[in-house]
Amino acid sequence: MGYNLAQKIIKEHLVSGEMKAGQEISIKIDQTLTQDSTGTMAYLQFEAMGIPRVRTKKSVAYIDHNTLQTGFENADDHKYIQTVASKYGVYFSRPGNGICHQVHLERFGVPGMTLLGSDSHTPTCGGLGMLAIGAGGLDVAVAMGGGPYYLTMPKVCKVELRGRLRPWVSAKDIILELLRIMTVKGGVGKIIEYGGEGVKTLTVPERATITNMGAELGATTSIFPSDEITRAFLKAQGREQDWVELLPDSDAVYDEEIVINLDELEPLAARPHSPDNVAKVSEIGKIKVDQVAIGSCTNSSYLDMMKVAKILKGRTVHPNVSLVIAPGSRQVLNMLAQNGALADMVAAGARILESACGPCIGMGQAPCTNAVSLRTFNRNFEGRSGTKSAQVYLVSPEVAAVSAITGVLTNPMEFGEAPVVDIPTEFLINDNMVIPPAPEGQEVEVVRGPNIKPFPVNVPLPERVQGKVLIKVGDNITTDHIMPSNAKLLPFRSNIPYLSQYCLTPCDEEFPNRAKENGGGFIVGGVNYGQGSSREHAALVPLYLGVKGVIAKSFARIHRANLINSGILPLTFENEEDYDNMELYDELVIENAVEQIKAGNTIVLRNITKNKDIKLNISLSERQKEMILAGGLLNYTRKQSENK
Ligand code: MIC
Ligand code: SF4
Repeated sequence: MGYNLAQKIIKEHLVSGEMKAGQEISIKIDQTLTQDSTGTMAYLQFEAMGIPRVRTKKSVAYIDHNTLQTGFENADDHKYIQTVASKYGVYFSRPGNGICHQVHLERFGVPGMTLLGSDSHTPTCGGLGMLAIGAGGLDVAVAMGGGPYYLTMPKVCKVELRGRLRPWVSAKDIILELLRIMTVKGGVGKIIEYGGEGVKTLTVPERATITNMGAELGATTSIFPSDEITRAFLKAQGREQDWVELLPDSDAVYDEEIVINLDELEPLAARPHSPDNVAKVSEIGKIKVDQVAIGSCTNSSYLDMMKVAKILKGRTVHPNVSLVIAPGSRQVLNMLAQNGALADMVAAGARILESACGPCIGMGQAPCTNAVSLRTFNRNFEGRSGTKSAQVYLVSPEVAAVSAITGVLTNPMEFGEAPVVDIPTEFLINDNMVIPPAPEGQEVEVVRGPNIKPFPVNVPLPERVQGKVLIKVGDNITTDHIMPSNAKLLPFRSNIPYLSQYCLTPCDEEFPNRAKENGGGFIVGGVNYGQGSSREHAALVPLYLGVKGVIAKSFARIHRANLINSGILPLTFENEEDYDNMELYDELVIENAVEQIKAGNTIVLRNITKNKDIKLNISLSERQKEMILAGGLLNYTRKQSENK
């Protein structure tokens, strides 16, 4: 029985465990990436481990999220990351060099290698045939120190692409179609592996759009084969030597298969407020548009930007539309500047933003009240744009550009001839915004601004875990709900006490006060609790507020790992009716918590208020049990090194 592509790479990197879906395995990590909004915390944690130098093949620290400098905080964090990176052997990609995933794809990703990134869209490099996984900062810090990455061996789902996209239909529509089929929780516990004849019709940046947004399926990662197209891309990036061919065995076995006929697709859009709320643009109709934003790690490649430039050339943005464009990397921006495409965009009335995340995470360009905003991004969670009442639709660059001109959501198939753009045989290569680390042994002073505060560390699990239900929320709660991020809050990513005032406030304004007044307690959630970002702040902040456990119907992968890393109990209901019966302020207790955790995966929790015992599940590996008992990953690691 042959191996599929994902299994091949995992097998090559397996450190412990068996490659059986559902079992805990650990893998060796070749490369890591961090970005600035999760990076500060990751490097603080790395420093706390006391390891003198990173032990990966390559580690890169990007500055791309917190680029609005409205006070000293972000600039201070950048300085900290630059100096800490230099000291510990990490390459530093300066602000302005581009979005981590786009730059990593262009300059560093290598087929067949593993990449762990402190950002949920790290799977972008799966477009190159890399096994690229998003994780919390602490897991990335451990990987930088040479430790393996632990994960549940996923099922592998094959997505067979047949045929070829029609003009005006693009890679974004493929992943939107998959989101329509699988939903935002359909990928949990799975790797999505693309195959079939249609793969050959897609360039690496197009494949990367698809693997990037696999994060929205909840998937562990997504991957394409590494073939001649991959080779041509790497050659054009001056990196042909990094290429290896990587294909699944001809008799590879998959746990699941989905077929997408590319010729049948038409332009799609994800309607507010979820990436899986997908419909055909033609069916949604010509709604009036206020803002169009083109960019983000999903759709900001040279190819995307050139298509947009060609559509805009010689035309003018509709008077009621604000069009903003952020090319994904300085390479892209530079090439557009050289070939005149940038001039076409500017002439049409586009507002050009720096190569960074920008509006995607509410770092500027918040739309007006009740605005309809079309975005080529990957997430349209309520309020993420910075404007709670905004209606954000996720669309392809083609739909975005055409609609910016017409002023209404427009199916580009009615617009005329589709632009044709070929992938360059040579990209503009200039790595002068990537600063190599200081040579080993050279003294580097790590600069810490006043905004950097210590992060909370849990205590070992007590015998009795008691507290009230502090909040009860519904399904698909995102990390944007748990720990909102926007231009006002992102500068405080290294200041957990400050952030704690905003925890879960999009669901309930009173939550932070209630948690404090009651000395902490429990969160009750629905299905897919914690979907979205990798930010471990969504665990660290509740920890700071005294949250001891989250009881949900199910969890998103990265958030669950972050809870365990923080020593917070991730519990699931054995009977979902118990969710219905739980109410705010119910007093809960887990007696003999330590014994119960050691004994197995079932936990009996007493609802004192309702005078009822409830059965909960907590499927933990032996290692995760140790972590929970020790009060999180840092305590566990310390304990282990003391025992050595
Ligand atoms: C996001 O797209 O939500 C982010 C901002 O990139 C996050 C990381 C963060 O919260 O800093 C992610 O996707 O992991
Ligand atoms: Fe940045 Fe948006 Fe991509 Fe997150 S999804 S890395 S905020 S561009």
